[in-house]
Amino acid sequence: MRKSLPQALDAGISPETIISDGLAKGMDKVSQEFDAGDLYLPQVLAASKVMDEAMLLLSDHINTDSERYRGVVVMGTVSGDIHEIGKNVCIAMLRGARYRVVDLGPDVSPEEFIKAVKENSADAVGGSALMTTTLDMQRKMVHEKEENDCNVLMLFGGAPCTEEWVKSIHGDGYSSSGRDMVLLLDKKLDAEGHK
Ligand code: B12
Repeated sequence: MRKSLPQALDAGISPETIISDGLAKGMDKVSQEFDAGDLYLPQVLAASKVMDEAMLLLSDHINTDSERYRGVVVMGTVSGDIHEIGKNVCIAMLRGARYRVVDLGPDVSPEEFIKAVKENSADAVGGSALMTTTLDMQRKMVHEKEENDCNVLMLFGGAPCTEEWVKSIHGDGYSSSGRDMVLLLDKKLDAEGHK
């Protein structure tokens, strides 16, 4: 049965489930139909506006008042890329899982990522890239981290990003969804003996 957002919340469905099993799936369908030429840009824009508003509404219901965060994550979309729906889905999942997230927004340079990592003593940084033309910025992020001798986990994702790509640029991990990103981060931080 279809439910409106308030109805779904009233029915006790968690914001994380509403995002991963409802909104993100809907947006995936929009992506597929756009790629197939069955939807046009104005319709994609309308869908992304709905997504933004829904995320705003749900963020009030995601439990982030924990005193003890599991870790700090800096998130952003790489330089030259303004897509941020997928990044925002990941952020909602991370916050729901008790991570403190510093959201740098879209179009973030490798230097800005590393500056934020240092300023926030972050445990991990996540770089999202949605275009083949901006994917290489993830490699530049790894380069910037090495240049700065910075000890931070680097996770990557976005439609053109793959496990093989992340291995080839010596990143620390790849996930295809927000939910998987949380599981991956939990595993990596546990392995490092974190909090
Ligand atoms: C929505 C959309 C837009 C919206 C973006 C709105 C916004 N505020 O984000 C608008 C209309 C503004 C837009 C603009 C453009 N777009 Co656009 N857009 C899309 C579309 C249809 C959907 C993307 C999306 O939101 N998907 C839904 C989310 C939930 O999925 P996701 O992003 O993949 O994220 C999930 C995972 O990938 C993962 N993930 C994502 N990030 C991260 C990060 C980490 C660290 C981890 C671990 C995981 C992770 O978890 C997420 C949640 O589960 C895609 C089509 C597609 N197939 O992807 C094209 C697409 C990405 N766009 C494309 C293009 C070309 C553009 C434009 C250049 C168009 C133009 N000519 O102006 C501009 C971009 C300008 C720029 N400089 O960036 C191309 C890119 C082609 C390429 N070169 O690879 C695509 C593939 C469409 C196409 N087939 O041509 N776009």
